[in-house]
Amino acid sequence: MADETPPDNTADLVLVEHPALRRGEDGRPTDPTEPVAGVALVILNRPRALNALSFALLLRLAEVVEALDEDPACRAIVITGAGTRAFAAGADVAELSIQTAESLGASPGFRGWDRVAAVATPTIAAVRGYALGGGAELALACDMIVAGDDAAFGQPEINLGVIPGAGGTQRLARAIGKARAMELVLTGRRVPAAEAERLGFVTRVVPAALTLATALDLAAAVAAQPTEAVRAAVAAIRTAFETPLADGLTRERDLFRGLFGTEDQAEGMRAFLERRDPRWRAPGEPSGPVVAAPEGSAGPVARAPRGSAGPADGAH
Ligand code: CO8
Repeated sequence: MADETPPDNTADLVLVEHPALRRGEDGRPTDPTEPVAGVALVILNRPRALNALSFALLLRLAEVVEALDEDPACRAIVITGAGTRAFAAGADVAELSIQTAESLGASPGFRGWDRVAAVATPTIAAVRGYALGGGAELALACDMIVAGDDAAFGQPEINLGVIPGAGGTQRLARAIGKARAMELVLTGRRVPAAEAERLGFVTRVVPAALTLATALDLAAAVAAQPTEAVRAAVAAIRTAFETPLADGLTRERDLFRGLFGTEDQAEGMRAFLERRDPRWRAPGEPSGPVVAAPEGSAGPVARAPRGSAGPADGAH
């Protein structure tokens, strides 16, 4: 995607492609006739301002992601920034600079990050260039982060006389630990992609030009898995971030139990016992046709016959 002229109306602040088109090098569509099934692409579209998150953009983003969340055809969402220079360089500082404690409290944009974090559909941030301040917080609010090797994360709010206000102190501390989060938040130091991977808050680092293609591939792998189980896993893992361990374990157990009796649970276990690939229920169709899991997907597919060479006897 080349850097473009800034949009002049609110709808253009966030672009949506659903289903997303496959991408090659530098994020360009490869074959418009072959979309990525079940995957939506959401693009933050203020490239001239390094995709700074104005209140209008945040509101639009929240609306777009919530609408996709309601659509049974959407099973994974990739969020990226327009252009190659930034995912998002933070909240819009010009707009922030004129706020008061009261105006911020009343601003619906202030809740944009929470609304994105709250959707049940798994979200993946595809990050090239700067992910700073509210931009880093948006990436951290997603379930996974695919970073290009040109990505740089940071919480520079301290340099503006404030602190991260959209989850940075909480999510970063949980993702990388108190001592490391303290250093980054108190100094505003930028973290290059390779260090972010070492610290453990990104899923994967890839050559910059392949960032979007990789994120879409990852989203496609998730979208091919049984929808109810995916949503339950997402809810359970998010709970690990949001509650004390005892509450999280209870919630995990409830979600686990809740999957028993679903068609996908019955089919997944039956397929294992019958040594065949599972055929997942089509999304949004409780007792309709089933869809085959793709070959080579990361899910519980393609069991080798018993007795064939494998890592461990009966290891499931
Ligand atoms: N807000 C508004 N405009 C921005 C922002 C931003 N965060 N970042 C960049 N821009 C604009 C610049 O003003 C510039 O516009 P113009 O060409 O019209 O002057 C354009 O983008 C390009 O930026 P630069 O010329 O500065 O490009 P450089 O390559 O020299 O520098 C940097 C790139 C290092 C990313 C630099 O732009 C920068 O430091 N940006 C600000 C980073 C920052 O401090 N982010 C944190 C903001 S505070 C925040 O995010 C709080 C989140 C919680 C808020 C909750 C309440 C809503």
